[in-house]
Amino acid sequence: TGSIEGGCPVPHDGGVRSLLGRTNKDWWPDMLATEILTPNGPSNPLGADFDYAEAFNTIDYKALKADLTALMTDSQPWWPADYGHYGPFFIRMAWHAAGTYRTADGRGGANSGQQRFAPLDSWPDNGNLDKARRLLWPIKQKYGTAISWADLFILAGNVAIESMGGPTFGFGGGRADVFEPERDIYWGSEDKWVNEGVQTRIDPEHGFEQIEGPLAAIQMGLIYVNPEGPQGNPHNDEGMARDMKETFRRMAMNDEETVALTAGGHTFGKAHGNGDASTLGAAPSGGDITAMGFGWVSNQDHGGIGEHTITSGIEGAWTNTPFEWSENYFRLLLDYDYELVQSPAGANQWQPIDQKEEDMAPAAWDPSIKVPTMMTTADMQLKRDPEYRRISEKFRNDPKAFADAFARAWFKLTHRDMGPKTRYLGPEVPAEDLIWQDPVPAGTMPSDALVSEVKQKIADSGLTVAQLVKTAWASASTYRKTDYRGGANGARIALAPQKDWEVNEPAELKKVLDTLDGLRGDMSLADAIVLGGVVGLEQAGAGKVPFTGGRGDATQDQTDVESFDWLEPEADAFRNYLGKKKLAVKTEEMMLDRASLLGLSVPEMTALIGGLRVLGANHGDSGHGHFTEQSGKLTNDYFVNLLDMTNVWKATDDSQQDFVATDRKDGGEKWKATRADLIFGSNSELRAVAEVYAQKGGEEKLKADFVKAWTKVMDADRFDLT
Ligand code: HEB
Repeated sequence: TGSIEGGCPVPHDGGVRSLLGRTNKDWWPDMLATEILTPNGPSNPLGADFDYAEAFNTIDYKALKADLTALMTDSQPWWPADYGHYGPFFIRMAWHAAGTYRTADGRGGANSGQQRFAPLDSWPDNGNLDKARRLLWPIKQKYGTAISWADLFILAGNVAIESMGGPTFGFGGGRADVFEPERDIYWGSEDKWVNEGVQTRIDPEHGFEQIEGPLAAIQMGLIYVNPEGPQGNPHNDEGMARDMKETFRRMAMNDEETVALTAGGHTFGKAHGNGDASTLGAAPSGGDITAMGFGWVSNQDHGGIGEHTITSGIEGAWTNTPFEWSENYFRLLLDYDYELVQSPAGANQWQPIDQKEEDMAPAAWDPSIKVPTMMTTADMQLKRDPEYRRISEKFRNDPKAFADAFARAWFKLTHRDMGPKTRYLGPEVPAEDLIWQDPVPAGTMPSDALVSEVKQKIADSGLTVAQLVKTAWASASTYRKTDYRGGANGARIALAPQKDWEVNEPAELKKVLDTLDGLRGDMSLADAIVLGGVVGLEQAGAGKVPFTGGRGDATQDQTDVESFDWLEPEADAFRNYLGKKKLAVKTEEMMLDRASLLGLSVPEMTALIGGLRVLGANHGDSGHGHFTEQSGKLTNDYFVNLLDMTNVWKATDDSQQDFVATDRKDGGEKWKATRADLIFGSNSELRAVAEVYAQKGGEEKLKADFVKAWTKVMDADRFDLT
């Protein structure tokens, strides 16, 4: 690949982009459009009744691990194992499966087996991992539905580490596969890949101070950073360390975890660039039908395998013992001086000066040949950046601390997106609670008597429908199905940072929480908050609202404030809230995004918005979208008035966020609204659903649908209930 040239800057100009950016169809216009069958049902052959946990629990886990161990050294002629051991290759596969996770929206990560699908299967950074997945196929085939691809990727990584003598901390299964690309994820807007000259996402020279939005990779098609340096420049140490710190931070990794992971990972294996990169064929998703899903096939005579493999273009191992766990990474990094060289594929890399023969690595294809080791420009920062260096030296002097830090960081990397520990399966789940698991103490199921007593007290407390509904919504609506974080369980709404979020109206929230806390008796605060919502809705005329208690209350000590900061909504259409920060996408797209994180369908989202408006759940009690004369009653007034042709709407501000309706005849002011209201009248699909709630029978339907969707949100995080 050689050095990567700067192309046209991406428009990071503060303009508004589309929610999904560039999609598979944009990258591969010829890709088969299987989604035309989606209306006939999702593309999951296992069916809605399939229970992965049940299937997983039938597995002979020991036998599976033994099969994986045997696979590590069962070299196949179509993709020979370096050093006769596939371990390093599988570690990279597992790391790249997990490494797409980003804290901002919880998307990416290993938990649904997305590496099998576009665009990830074809990202330049995932080069040749199609071969790793194909090597695993016989084991996947043997165990069938009892082990998902998603679990298999991570377990193979663990077994790889263990089979080379490395430390692990445990394994939790439970990642159910999906069978199509996740189409709800923003991977960036650039129309070129990293190796096609696309601009890097942090570039102070061009005014890009920050990676945009939820993204956590520095260029399109990478997991984290460009190994050769920012924009391929190996001399920009400061920029390289900056890119590493920012991308790993967005993966929820601190400096110590970053050093442990990178050094531990690169203790194993090698980089591949022994040849001319221009001989490589298309990535899997752009490949010929006869390639059967394989990409990057080389047209060289020797097929570009084994000795001739080209992946990153960088060539060589990091250590002299790339097939076993050791402390050689830090020793070679810190004890040698390095000079810049180029690989046979033309990539920039660093080579030890005057390397002793015993410190050289065996050639991957012939142990009798000795070759120099190497470091990437990224690895060099573990020695050149002062903070990274301090950690590197500490680990070098304390191999036990290094092994422990690596094992824990690896466990976090590979389990970060699985949610609470109650979701983990299998015999190797570690007993220790870890702060990033957002631990919540087990609750107790309140008796019916306690529920009625607390209900009565809430009803008598003077709290209004709006207060009760808003507080329950604020508590539960932090949930995101992408990494199973947030939700009402734990009552973290009463703890920092959530209690201080602007969207939650801290002063008002405190009053409600104090009142609920004072009357709840033996019930957990988390339950009392949700029960408050039930009381509010029943008072609003919603009919009988279901309640399932048993939530626990977390403590401040069990709450990583910094990691919960990521859950703060920049906008919440359900409370008609728009923060002060300028958004990268339209308000109505933020609404879709939040609904998507909550796992809501279009009708569920529509019912909730229309219902919450008339209940008075707006942030700051703003009157936007409050299309009713009977505030606090669950009516269909919102939809009736929204679709009323006597209204004439116009924007009242330049940014087109605020609108006012006047009467078509007399010009009198009638209603105020935001984009998150008018979109239900202006968009044809949302309007079609709004009409159902505005028409004859719509009010009864709205009540039923609202209560169902509401309860779904309240119980979204109840993995403790089986
Ligand atoms: Fe790594 C490989 C870069 C981190 C693990 N890496 C690799 C390569 C490169 C890199 C370039 C080569 C590829 C080829 O084949 O060619 N990394 C990198 C960077 C970073 C990283 C830049 C950030 C700083 N890693 C990492 C981590 C881990 C890893 C974190 C885990 C833990 N890698 C790895 C391994 C390997 C690699 C194991 C090997 C593979 C084989 O051998 O095949």
